Amino acid sequence: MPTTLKEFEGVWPRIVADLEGHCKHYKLPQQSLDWFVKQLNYNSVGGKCNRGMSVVDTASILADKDLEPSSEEYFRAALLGWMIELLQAFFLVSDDIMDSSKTRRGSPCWYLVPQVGMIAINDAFMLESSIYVLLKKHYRQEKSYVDMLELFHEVTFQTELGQLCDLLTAPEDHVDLDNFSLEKFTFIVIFKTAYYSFYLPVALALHYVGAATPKNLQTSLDILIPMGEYFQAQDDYLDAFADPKVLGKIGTDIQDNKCSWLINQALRKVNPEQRKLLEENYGQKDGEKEAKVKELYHDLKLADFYEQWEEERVAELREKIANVDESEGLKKEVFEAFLKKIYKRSK
Ligand code: DMA
Ligand code: MG
Ligand code: MG
Ligand code: MG
Repeated sequence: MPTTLKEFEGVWPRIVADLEGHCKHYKLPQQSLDWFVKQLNYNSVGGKCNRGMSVVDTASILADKDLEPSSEEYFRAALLGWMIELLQAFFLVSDDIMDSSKTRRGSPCWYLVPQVGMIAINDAFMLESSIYVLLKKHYRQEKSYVDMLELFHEVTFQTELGQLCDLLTAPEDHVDLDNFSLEKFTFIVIFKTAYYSFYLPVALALHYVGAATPKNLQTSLDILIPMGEYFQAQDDYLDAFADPKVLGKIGTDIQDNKCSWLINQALRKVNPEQRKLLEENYGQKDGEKEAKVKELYHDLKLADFYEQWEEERVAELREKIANVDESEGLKKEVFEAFLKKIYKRSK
């Protein structure tokens, strides 16, 4: 049985207590300690925790047993999961500043909360640093410690490369639709999303159960990178087509001039007149112009096209999964479980 959000969130207070303890050791003034705890809770809790819970689920599939939520082994697997959630919180706090987003998980973005503002930048750094405090405290003695440390560093760098490319292809004051391409889209989404959201949970679980052989890691990469590519295309699709109340965030891609899946598909389908409409309305901080672009997305039937595209990607992924070599302890079920969580998601 997959773990539940309630079980997963059940270990969070112990993680906060660890981080608080670390700060108290430095005699951090109470006001700062309170702030840190507040932002930890605000930014790390309240999401779906798919990434974090996947570490627990993957570890339990690989070990072929359910991990008892009150057990130490559950805590240790969930802790690795929460480190991904902290990494994600670090990326999201920064991403929302850079994307001028307004809401996240149904609440104001952290930098927009009264009294926060640009303190959010340091808060983001602290969310990241917290990972290494926890990793050292709980995994310093394991032989996989350095591998996990390097994995977090590498995946962080990869994500930052993706964010860089995402931001540079979306200049605020210069809309040039020729700048977009599916090749650039693919680089952006693999780097900004697939490594940390898909490869990282499984790679950590493989380390956790002692099955992180080069072959298993490579097989995971071969399936999870295309799966992450599909997931971010979904994110781009939902940005314009989902109900913000369900999604928990208001889409910003059109106004932000993003090289998103939708604009790239639209550019392949437009006639010269429609292209002109895009040139005049895409990438500007103007709700009416944004609405015109959305209307064109509807006229081009991008929702239908997306659904068909989704079926094709999922069929390809299922075929890849069917061919997984299980001889070194990896299991097809790991990837099936992952795919099930995201197929046709609405948030
Ligand atoms: C998300 O890109 C990537 C990272 C590393 C946070 P995005 O800006 O499309 O995410 P969201 O739609 O959640 O703001
Ligand atoms: Mg964003
Ligand atoms: Mg972004
Ligand atoms: Mg998005």
